[in-house]
Amino acid sequence: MHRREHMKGRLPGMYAPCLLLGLGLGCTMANPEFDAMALAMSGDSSGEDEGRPEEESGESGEAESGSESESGSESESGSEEETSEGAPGDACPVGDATLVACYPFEQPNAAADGSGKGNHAQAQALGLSPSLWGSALDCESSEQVKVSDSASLDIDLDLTLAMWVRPDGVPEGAAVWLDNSGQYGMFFDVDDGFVAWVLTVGDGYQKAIVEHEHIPIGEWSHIAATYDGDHLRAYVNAQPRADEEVDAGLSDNGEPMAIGYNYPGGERCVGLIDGLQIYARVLGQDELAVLAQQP
Ligand SMILES: [Ca+2]
Ligand SMILES: [Ca+2]
Ligand SMILES: [Ca+2]
Repeated sequence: MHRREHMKGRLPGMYAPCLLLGLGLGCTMANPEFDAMALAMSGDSSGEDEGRPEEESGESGEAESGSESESGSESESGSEEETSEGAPGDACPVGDATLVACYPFEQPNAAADGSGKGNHAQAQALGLSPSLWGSALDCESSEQVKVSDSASLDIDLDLTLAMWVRPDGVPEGAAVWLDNSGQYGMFFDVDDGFVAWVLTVGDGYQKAIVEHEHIPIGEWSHIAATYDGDHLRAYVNAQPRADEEVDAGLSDNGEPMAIGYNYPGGERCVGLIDGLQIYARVLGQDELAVLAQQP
């Protein structure tokens, strides 16, 4: 209980938000949860920074035909490293009806959802770099990879978030891997390390924190978070590293989901992301171990 209370009271967004990478971020955007909460409460989007593609006109789905090729296309083949497309950590298990989003990041300027649920991402610029599994989303050259709000992403209870990450440094502040704004997400924090969070209808923002030592810089790690209505757990390479008691179900809203940044215009991730998968159920450690196999 003490730990939970402690966590609830923290506002990690108070650290040095204005130093962030010259992105021109507003200081209030430093916390992946804080701004979401503010938005949820205010119901408007004033105060966002100017760089975001907040409201595209017309919900375009033509990302695949995007002709911007300045970033990403050079590394599609992933020839610099051993690649094994279809390895567990990258393949989408489409036979699993609880899989609601799956991004192997194999197409430049599009982040197609391989889950069959149609949660394709719109990307302003999606840069790819060689991965252990084909190509990965490159945080350096990707911007605003955003998935529209959908019923399948509005998971109300059982949840698993899983992805491969290869941070190329410790962020100044926070580096956001996933932000289903105001609902759930994961980020990398200069003070805490790997933070998994959920916003619940009962108890507000809750976190499970994995210390830095478990996420080596420059190496691939498989990170996962599960929530079952009672516990929020975080795993690295299928090893349990954090377990917090968390009450009640997940919150819901109409905001989009951001991959690799803090919606609407906050901190970006650092390094690479691959094999992002979201399930509307709790995967067991044995299943996470399959996802966490390196080729
Ligand atoms: Ca990939
Ligand atoms: Ca939503
Ligand atoms: Ca946010």
